Amino acid sequence: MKTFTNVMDIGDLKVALAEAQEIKQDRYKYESLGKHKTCLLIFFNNSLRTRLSTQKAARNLGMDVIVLDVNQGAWKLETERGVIMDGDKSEHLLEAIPVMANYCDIIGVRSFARFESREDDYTEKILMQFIKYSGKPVFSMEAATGHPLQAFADLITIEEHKRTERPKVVLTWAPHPKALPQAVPNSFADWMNEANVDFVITHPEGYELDPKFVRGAKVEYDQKKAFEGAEFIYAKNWACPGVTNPADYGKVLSKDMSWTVDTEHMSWTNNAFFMHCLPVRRNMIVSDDVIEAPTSLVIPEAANREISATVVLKRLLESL
Ligand code: AN0
Ligand code: CP
Repeated sequence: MKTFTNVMDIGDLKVALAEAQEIKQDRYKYESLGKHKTCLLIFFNNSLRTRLSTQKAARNLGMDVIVLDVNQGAWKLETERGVIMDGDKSEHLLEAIPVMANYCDIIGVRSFARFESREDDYTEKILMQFIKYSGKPVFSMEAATGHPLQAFADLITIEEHKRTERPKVVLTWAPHPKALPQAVPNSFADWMNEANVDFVITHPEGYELDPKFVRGAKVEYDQKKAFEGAEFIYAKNWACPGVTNPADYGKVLSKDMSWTVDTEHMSWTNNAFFMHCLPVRRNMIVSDDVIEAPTSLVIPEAANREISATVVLKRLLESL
């Protein structure tokens, strides 16, 4: 595996899940694989889980790790070619990428959607430049349109908790005060569409996700109907993906609190587990009661981020 940006990169999900289980039983099993190899983690945006779990994963594999917060201590980076650099940005990404690539063997990039241009975000302009100009294996730590390490950890968590062979899994939109990217719901859909689950997406009208990720999934606009029989409720806010109206891309179209997942919502389900990638705003996305219930999987999901990252880094190391 040379890059990790979507579900296709990981190949057969059964094989990947078996590898995840193997690593969970002995997370240091491949600790000699990364000897004298360096993993560079580049953050354009904040992170708690990704920052910690990916460093832990790299160390499980015996790698050295360098973490760079681009906006804290590095030179401010210009990302657009052709710009006259007479402003506050001292360095261009086109030099910074090959320079950084000299110091490492594998590169992880966190670079959220900027909501300035739908086309730039949906063509993954920043991540693709790292792939093109670094000459190193590159993996997404949440880029503009995907968060595959999260979706892989979520799939591992579902596999560990499912009570039936093919559980009903529901991705539900929930309200949030600020515009958030579609990376998490996109990747969750990307992965659930390939997994052995009955997958349903529910959201208010106008929040349709990109067809590239929805594919054959069922979309149900009635949240209550969607929740019926569900074994897993996966909540997330996202801003308007601009599918039906490109001018609305990145806008907050609704803050409808009737979509907040509370105990009444969970009573519509088949005693479902509650999932969220975190960070989460309580009593916007989910009520205190639901997130604190024994059926809440938010902490096991976060724990599985170490496992998904270890599998991904192991695969990337094997490609060197
Ligand atoms: C980010 C998002 O919604 O994409 C990161 C989630 C892992 N969340 C926030 O910015 C709050
Ligand atoms: N879930 C997740 O990626 O969290 P962070 O933004 O804290 O890394």
